[in-house]
Amino acid sequence: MLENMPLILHWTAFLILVSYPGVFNEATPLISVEYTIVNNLMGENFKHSIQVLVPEGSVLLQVMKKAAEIRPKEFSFSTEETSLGPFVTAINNLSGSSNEKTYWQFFSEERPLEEGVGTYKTYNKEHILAIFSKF
Ligand code: B12
Repeated sequence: MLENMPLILHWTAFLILVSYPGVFNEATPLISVEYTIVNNLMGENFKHSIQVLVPEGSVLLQVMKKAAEIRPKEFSFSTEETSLGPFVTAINNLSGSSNEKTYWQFFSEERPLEEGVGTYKTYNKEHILAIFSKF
């Protein structure tokens, strides 16, 4: 019996891990979203892409947070709270400016988003683009 103890303990730990909600048996399926940031407007031009997995039903902000978590050097970003939700002020250390009339514009495939990153829901195999643009 005693010689089986380590085995029993392993199984107990395994069973606790797989049955504990939110550890391994997350009920929400994951979706895969490709996220690309592009600056061809000023300073050093760049284009970076990343594929991230987020729970189904996630808003774009969650995709951006995941990308920043995985590759902070390229995908870090800042937001400003407004009455419409978070407005993205900077990505990869490049800030929009009212004086220069620049901002980060968001697209799904080729279509500009009609809502902000805090409410726009992403879907599986979507390609999101953030392009540094003029207004
Ligand atoms: C001008 C404008 C802009 C300008 C604002 C900068 C400037 N200095 O003018 C720019 C071009 C930067 C812009 C960007 C975007 N905008 Co805009 N914008 C407008 C517009 C035409 C007028 C806003 C305004 O001046 N109001 C008057 C001032 C006095 O009020 P205010 O509260 O201070 O306005 C500020 C906020 O509205 C903020 N803002 C502007 N757009 C957005 C979008 C979001 C999501 C947030 C959180 C804040 C925000 O900037 C304004 C100036 O500081 C409105 C439509 C409308 N007629 O209201 C759309 C509108 C607010 N924008 C919209 C959208 C979708 C966007 C984008 C997400 C578009 C995109 N595909 O990327 C981006 C934001 C992306 C990001 N970086 O987070 C939607 C928001 C819908 C929603 N409920 O979520 C609106 C309602 C247009 C629409 N019907 O589609 N926008």
